[in-house]
Amino acid sequence: MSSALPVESIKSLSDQHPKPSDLHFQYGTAGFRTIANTLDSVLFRVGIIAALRSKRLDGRTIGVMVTASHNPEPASSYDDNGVKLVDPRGEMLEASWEVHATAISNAPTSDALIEVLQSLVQTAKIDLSKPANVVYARDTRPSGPALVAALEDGFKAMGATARDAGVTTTPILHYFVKAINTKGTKYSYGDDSEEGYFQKLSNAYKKLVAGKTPQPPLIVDCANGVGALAGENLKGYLGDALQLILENTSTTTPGALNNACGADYVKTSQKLPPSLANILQPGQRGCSLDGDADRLIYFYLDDRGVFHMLDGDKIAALVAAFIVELVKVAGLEDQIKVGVVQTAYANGASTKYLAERLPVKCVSTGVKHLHHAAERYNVGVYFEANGHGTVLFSQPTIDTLAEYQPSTPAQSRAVEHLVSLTELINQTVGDALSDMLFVEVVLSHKSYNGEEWDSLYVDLPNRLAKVSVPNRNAFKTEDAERRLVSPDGLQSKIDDLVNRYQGGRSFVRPSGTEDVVRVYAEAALRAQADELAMRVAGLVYDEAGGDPASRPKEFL
Ligand code: 16G
Ligand code: MG
Repeated sequence: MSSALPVESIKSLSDQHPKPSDLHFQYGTAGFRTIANTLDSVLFRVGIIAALRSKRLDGRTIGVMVTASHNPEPASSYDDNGVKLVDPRGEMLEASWEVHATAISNAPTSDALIEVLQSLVQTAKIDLSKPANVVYARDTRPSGPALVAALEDGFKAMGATARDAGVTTTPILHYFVKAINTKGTKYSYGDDSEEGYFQKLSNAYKKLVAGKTPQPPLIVDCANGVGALAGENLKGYLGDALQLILENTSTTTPGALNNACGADYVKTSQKLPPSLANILQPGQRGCSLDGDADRLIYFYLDDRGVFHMLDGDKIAALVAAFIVELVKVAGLEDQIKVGVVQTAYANGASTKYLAERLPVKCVSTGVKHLHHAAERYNVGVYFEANGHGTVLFSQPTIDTLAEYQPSTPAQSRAVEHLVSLTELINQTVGDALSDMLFVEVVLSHKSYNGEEWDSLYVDLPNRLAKVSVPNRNAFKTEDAERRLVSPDGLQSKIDDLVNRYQGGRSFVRPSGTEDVVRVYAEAALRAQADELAMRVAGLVYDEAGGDPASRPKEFL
């Protein structure tokens, strides 16, 4: 065992993965994400970072996922890809290491890279004699294999032990990380194989719906991504317990991934994927996964064939109310406190519905913020409106459930259901397939169809807009991104506008993934929500010093 950096092997391999001199990389909310053919050096260096992170954590296994999620994959050289790191409990990389990752990815030369690595080893007190263990996977993007090869060179440079999990979903990779790191302990999360994952989910699902009338078949839009492969697998494990009809499963057709389908398409266009037009029947439920299967949006057509979307907020309302009810029936209300975490994007009507039933907290956009806030409850339900979310059961809560002595059959059934939910739900990260099964459980227990679920509350009309500005970093927010602190004076102008609209609410925040500023607005009436969004976007545009000649007409 050596206790120094393997400088020679890093250098010689790094020379084969030179950093493009004109590019600056940033580890953001979605890890590194940009045009695939610029990412070679980043992947190589992420291999090194993963190995160092593992050494820092005493050889615990770190995950690496190569994906660009819901981003399109045009059949050209401008397709996106990305990479993100997963910490040992299956959660997102710790924030301080995002900064290290950014610095390492931007070192201009191999020598500069060695220097940055040496200084990280010192400041982060990394014991280089520790082992390095990594597990990695990729989605179905054509650019994946070449990027994985660069990543593997990074592992090789560091002498890390790396396990290839192949082509799989982001949530399955997170599951693997936690399963590997808890293997053989009393907190074992499950068998660290795809079989272990599917068995765990499908067994829990079958227990939860035992004795219930089987749900009518569910149409699943797989976004032509890796969810199609996992969905096919899941189907086999579920058998007759739930019939899944998988659509948009063309994982090898160039350009098909996320194209006019998938969770992001449905959420942003508020439309049914055209490919499902002749497939989804009035009254039938359907859902869309995104390209790496960590987001889920439901929908249905009403009797008149009109499309209705059930987004992350509707999912949160459905599942949180169900958990609260089970806890109450179990007689555990005093011991187990359930809370919900949302972001500013949550529809105001969903926040109102939830806040009447349980504590609700609003945090900044990005899974890590929601996840951490949810960890503060005994049972923390978090969902972003875009369909990413999960439920976290704290370890003391899991212990309470295991030790509890129910005094009636109804109590004991409720406790069994809660225990099964801890198995059904992927607690490492939002997981479209696991969330889908959870939704199906609740619909089956409640005998709800899409329309009945939808009627829990009525969404306020809302509109999203984005504005390209010369410098989005000039926009700074507070209060979980609900208010601007800079540019100076802009927030009070927004307030003045909002006050003129009934039920009006609007906020402005810089995107963490794109070079734009995002605007959200809602109001009691559709036309008012649209108008408010456009007027606030107009304010942003003026304030940011855009060229008046290019001011979009709809902002006038
Ligand atoms: C990323 C985040 C997602 C967030 C979105 C916002 C993770 C894993 N994903 O996709 O949670 O909603 O960014 O994008 O954290 P924006 O900052 O461009 O609006
Ligand atoms: Mg995704």
